[in-house]
Amino acid sequence: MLRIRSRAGLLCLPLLLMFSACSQRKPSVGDAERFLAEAESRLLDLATQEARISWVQSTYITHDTELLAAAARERTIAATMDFAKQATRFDGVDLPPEPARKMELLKRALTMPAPSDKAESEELSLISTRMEGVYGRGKYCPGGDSSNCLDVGAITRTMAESRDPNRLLDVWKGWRTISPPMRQDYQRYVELANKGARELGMPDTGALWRSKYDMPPDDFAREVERLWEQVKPLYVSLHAYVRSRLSQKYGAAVVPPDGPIPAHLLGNIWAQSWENVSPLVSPPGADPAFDLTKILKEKNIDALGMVRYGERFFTSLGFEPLPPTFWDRSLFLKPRDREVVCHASAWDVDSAGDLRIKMCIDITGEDFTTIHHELGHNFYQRAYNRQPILFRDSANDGFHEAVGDTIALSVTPEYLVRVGLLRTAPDASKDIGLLLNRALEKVAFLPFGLLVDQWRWKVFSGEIAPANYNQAWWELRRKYQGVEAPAPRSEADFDPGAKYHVPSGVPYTRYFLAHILQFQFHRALAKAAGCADPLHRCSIFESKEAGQKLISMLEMGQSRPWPEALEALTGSRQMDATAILDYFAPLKKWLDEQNQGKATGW
Ligand code: X8Z
Ligand code: ZN
Repeated sequence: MLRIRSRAGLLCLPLLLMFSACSQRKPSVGDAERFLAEAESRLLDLATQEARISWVQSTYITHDTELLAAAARERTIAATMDFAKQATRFDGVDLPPEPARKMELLKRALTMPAPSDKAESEELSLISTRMEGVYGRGKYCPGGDSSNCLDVGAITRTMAESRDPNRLLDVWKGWRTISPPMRQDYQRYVELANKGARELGMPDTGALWRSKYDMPPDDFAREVERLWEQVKPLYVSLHAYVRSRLSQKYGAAVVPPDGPIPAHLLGNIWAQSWENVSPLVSPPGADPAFDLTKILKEKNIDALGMVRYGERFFTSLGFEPLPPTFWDRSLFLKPRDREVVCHASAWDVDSAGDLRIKMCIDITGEDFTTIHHELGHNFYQRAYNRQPILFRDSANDGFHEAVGDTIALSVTPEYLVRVGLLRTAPDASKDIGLLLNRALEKVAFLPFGLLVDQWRWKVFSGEIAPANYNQAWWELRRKYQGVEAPAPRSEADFDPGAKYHVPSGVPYTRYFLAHILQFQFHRALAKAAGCADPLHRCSIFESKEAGQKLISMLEMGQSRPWPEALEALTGSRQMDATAILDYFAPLKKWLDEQNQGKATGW
């Protein structure tokens, strides 16, 4: 997506002069259009420069690249702040819909607003770049042995594969040693970003984040709560079932059958999705019947091969193949000789076809899904490229996160057979196993997707004070997810900082929304593809009808309020959890049978 930036000094000085000279008269529609044209061209230029520098920093973390990236970020943010403030000059002008929307988008374009004070603005950029670098370089060296350190990838693998609670606990705690050094920086980042938000007329940065959804910020918070209430019973059923299986496996002393689940036993560093404990919790006869990780390894499919499968899915829908530069410039593997930010991301460097992904790919089913996720971003970016610059983004940020996931929902056994990765698709007797696997990935994620920003919204508003950062984090983890820390925690820890999106300042509610939206998209596209099977058996692979519907929505970018984009694809203007509930309905029934006579909740 276009990341907005621009330099205050160059362009804005003449603009400011122009407006002060014009302050006698009300600005005209023509003035507004000229201002927007100037802003769009300047922001595109700055976005491109920043993306190139930021790419180098993320794929080669050094002291120097960090400083360069911070300076580039500062330039963009300062200019965007200026444009956002200038946009308010047109508040009373009766603008046609397109420029009116652009003005609104410009006012809330920033995710990290900076104070106008130059020193503070520079400090904020430096802090945020530094936190991301600390995360990217983060390692746990067991026993303090610096020749034997574990990075996020190594810890991810241990969390996924080990069944030894002591080993799991050790790496779980170990990963969280990377974040206490970020605590001071984070506190200052909150102060400075809030100061910037107030300059934009917002009460705090959280309110700015919530203002990006074509509705008042408080309405959006209620909307999220409404969606969570819709899906909560499904999550609680899954939680109770998984807890009882883990309690059988590890014993009631480790996993109490009626309390929160210890966070180190769910197959993931953050307990955010649980598909890696599938072998532990699938009862005989309800297994998913195949293991994609095993298939990829047996067939010797490498990282590039996995990306090719992803690309082929999109081209089968009617998307153009990725450009040769994608293959030349992307980072697919963790380099052996330098530090990189391994957290997967998709880039549109110049908003003119320079698409890339950056990912340290492991040969696993989980990364196969993540590749589709990232390519979803790239194909979306290219689809809205012909829109005016300020409209080059997704309908809302949940849409951006949902596209690739929607495609990955079509990675069904039948699809794997069609592309030659599986000999025969399992029959309907394996449906529960397939659905359980998907639920471990998708349903388990929902409360995590929600709570990260419940924490940040309260941090930005001051409801959570720095002295309570960690305690408040664990209260939310318990409240929403029903998980608890497996070791004593204190304010000497900073566990939120051990999750990528916190030090890197990426809002997280988008993923919660995406987990609702992708099932709405899948249901609509499966229908367009003429699939009459249960939703979890529908794949839209090779459906040009589904592809056309999807492409039409993606091409809209953010030119219209998101309900219109949603309506174009699904016929509905509301984000709606009935699609995910429909998808998992047979599993919900099965889970509730399994949970008979057992405790639910925590
Ligand atoms: O950060 C991501 C993507 C990049 S936008 C890999 N995701 C969230 C996460 O990893 O925490 C995808 C699912 C949730
Ligand atoms: Zn994403």
